[in-house]
Amino acid sequence: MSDNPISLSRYLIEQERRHGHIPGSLRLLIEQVARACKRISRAVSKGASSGILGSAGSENVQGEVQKQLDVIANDVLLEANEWGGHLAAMASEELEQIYPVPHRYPRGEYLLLFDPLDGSSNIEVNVTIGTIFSVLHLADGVRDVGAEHFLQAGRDQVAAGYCTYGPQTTLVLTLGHGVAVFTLDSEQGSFVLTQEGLRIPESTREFSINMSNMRHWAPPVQRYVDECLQGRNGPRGKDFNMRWVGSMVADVHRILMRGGVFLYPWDRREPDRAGKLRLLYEANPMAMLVEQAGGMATAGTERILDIQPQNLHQRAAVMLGSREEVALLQRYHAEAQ
Ligand code: AHM
Ligand code: MG
Repeated sequence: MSDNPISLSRYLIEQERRHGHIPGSLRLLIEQVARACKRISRAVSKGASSGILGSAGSENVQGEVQKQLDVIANDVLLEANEWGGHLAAMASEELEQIYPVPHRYPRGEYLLLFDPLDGSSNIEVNVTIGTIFSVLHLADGVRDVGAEHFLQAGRDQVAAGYCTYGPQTTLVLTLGHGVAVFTLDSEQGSFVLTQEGLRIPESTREFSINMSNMRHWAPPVQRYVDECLQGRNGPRGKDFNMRWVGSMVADVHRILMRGGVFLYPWDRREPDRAGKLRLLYEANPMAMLVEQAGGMATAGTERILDIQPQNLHQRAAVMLGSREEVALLQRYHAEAQ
């Protein structure tokens, strides 16, 4: 680490100077989100010693059991971001309805969406989890903000990122000009720039998928994984390795750092739901980061960032990462049509 590390604030100010059109309010909003992530990171790191592990005894809108930390992370994000004056409303994987900024605070021009604690099944086992977020611009002239204003295609995101709570707390961010990585210096309590202009290698020998669902996958995904498993004597001509953490933030982070392909495809158990992951809180922000790092992100036949959302909690099939692999998956899906 250099003697004069670049803080998140300095990075954002320099981006504003370099690219001109990054408004000050967006910069301040990102700083506020980062502050909330630091608070969540502290809560996560205390683990069982703080008595906040385990179920909250409630279910979220998707019918999933909420953990106490899911609820805490959600509240931290709402509280940290409601008063800043940069937002009109927020939407969360943990909330059925949108959360308009209360009238007692000034209203801003942005919308914030988040999965407060991704990978909740890994909380108790001390494996990396994280927060995923996405920022949209509210259309001009809107008086009463509603869920319909959040239904924008992912290509219209003005910023996206995630924070991992693992051996290190890492913030990965894009404002549409490449991807930057910040590491939390816990002694200083600040995020410092540790990597800029991240690029995902075009080729890889590593894939990431929950193999226990294999019998439910559609034929193009079966074909793709089957060919990977055949190794160097199969049609791919190389041996593949497999990794599955079970926290999207951790699996996608690995892919951003060293390449690979992540899949949570459609499967036949719940045909109407497209996949497990949520389009607005998980698929879109990760797809923006991956594309900004030179990778690709598809739902099979459609680029994730081009999907027009129909509702807030919509799910999407997700296949993203190194270009060569995602392009091949796209081809297999097109051939199967
Ligand atoms: P969550 O947001 O409730 O934690 O669910 C999403 C998570 C992703 O992080 C991860 O990729 C996936 O669910 C793991 O699913 P599975 O349990 O099928 O392996
Ligand atoms: Mg999640």
